[in-house]
Amino acid sequence: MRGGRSFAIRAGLVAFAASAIPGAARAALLGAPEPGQIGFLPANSIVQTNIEWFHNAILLPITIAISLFVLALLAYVVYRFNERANPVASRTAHNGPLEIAWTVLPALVLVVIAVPSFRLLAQQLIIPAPDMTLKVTASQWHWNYGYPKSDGGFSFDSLIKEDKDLKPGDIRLLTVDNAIYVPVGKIIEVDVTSQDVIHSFSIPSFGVKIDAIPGRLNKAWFKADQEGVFYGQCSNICGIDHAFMPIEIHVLSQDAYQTWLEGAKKQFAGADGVEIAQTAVVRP
Ligand SMILES: [Cu+2]
Repeated sequence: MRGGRSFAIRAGLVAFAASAIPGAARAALLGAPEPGQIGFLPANSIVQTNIEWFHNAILLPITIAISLFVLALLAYVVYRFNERANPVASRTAHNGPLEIAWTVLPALVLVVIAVPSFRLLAQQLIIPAPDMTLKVTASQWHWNYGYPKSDGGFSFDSLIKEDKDLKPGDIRLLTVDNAIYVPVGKIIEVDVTSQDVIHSFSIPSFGVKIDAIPGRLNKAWFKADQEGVFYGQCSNICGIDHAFMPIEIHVLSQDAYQTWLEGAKKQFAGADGVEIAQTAVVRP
């Protein structure tokens, strides 16, 4: 179900991409949930494309087939072995071949699931040589993003935009004050840690979900196929404002990214992420 509001947001986004990025061939994607939506957000990386394939081509058919099989067995038992149809119950306690079958067949089903599952896991966890590394530090209750020395070496806090600050095109509970900007088609390594408790850095459209653990550096990666704006949220219950630490990431063309980078270097020069690290977003 695609709402009118989100269509307006998407139309605005496409117009923005077309104006800001000369020669942008493909339309910008919007990786945000919509009211009534069922299923995944639009995929924008090879990992998420493969996750969708794994879910739709492997897991769903197996789940549906097993459910229908069990339903058919139940219906047959109710019909064939009820008290009227089968007044004298069998006393059979063991059936060797049957017991072997119902042990071996589920094991085979698990093998069928395991092979593509481990392949997918390896693709997520074996990080290709990155073009850029982004440092992500979680805090109760916001994110801090650090850019590499080669891109200016600055860092900044990213906090949720409160309802009163929302502008047209912003998405309630998802839009932040300072978003992440990355270039399209580049391998971005994400180094994730935390200052206090365990959080989780998650961007569904990229197939990225990784725990942010104090004293530990977890790594993930993505390569955005298309330009656009993508949203995620902290995905580990981390305290009272857990629901209010969204992630907003803009994927730009290389030119547009360079333009943003020049501005960001000035804007965030000397920015100290620690200063407001303990300021909670207080909500009723
Ligand atoms: Cu959190």
